[in-house]
Amino acid sequence: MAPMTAPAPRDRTALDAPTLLGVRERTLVMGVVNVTPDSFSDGGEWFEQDAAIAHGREVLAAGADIVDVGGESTRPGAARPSVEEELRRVVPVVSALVGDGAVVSIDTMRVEVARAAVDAGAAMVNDVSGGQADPDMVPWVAANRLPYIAMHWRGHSTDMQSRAVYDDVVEDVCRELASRRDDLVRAGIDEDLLVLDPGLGFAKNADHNWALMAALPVLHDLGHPILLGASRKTFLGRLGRDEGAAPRPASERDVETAATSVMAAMAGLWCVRVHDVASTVRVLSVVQAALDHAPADEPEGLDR
Ligand code: PMM
Repeated sequence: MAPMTAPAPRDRTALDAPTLLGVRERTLVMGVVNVTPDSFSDGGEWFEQDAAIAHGREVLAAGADIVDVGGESTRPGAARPSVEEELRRVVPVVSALVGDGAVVSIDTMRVEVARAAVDAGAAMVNDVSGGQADPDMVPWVAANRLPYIAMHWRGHSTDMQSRAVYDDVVEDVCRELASRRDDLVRAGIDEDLLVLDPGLGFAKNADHNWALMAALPVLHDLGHPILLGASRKTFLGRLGRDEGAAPRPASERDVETAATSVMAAMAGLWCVRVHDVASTVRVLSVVQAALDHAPADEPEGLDR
């Protein structure tokens, strides 16, 4: 896809994280900054601190509402970095982007990393384990009344694909997410600050991911802001490829990713987490233009 010119950045610095959680008029865009040597989508590209900061600035200039900084790859089979290494990767990047006025979420399963990132100015915690990886995470997030993204998760990346077994993936994921939500709220997480995420690609095969994509309005009905992380995932890279052929490389999946962003917006989801922010901002402007011209009654097919 030809590079897209970034549209004028929207007024994102005016909105703090809790206010962003309340946005319903449009689907927000979270731009990914992976400070890892081995993420499947952009592994190694932004591993050096300066490169990661420069990339975060590009993501912001392209119109991201939130920048998601992570220091642990969650690709299937990935080994975990030490806490010290994860801290070394993310904290300087968070500080620099917060210094630029960005709303930063910290993508981590470890409370030590979340705490250091929040001390450096991060405004929300994106925990792919939904609090199951580190028992100290949820009490700490609750005590600090932080916005918290809890993803559907069945175990660490080392062996998560062996857990990709469902009776009905949509029903099972919705039930497990709702039960996680109840546990989190019981543990003190403010339900108004809780975002849920179906966890595409985490203990899910391509058919599971597609079934969830077909059921986005059902996820919306869980009654919480929903974050969707489809960006550059392998199921998108397999489209149009012969059975058994290698998927398209991750860097060539942004057209398909943009299509998932449109689907998310049409289903009224809160936010999409994407690598190529410019293409998603462009396609979401199309959805927005249609919504802005809809009659006051909700039009058929635009589930907001
Ligand atoms: N996917 C990845 C990492 N973090 N966080 C949330 N909330 N949802 C996701 O789907 C998600 C995530 C893995 O993708 P990456 O390697 O491109 O960051």
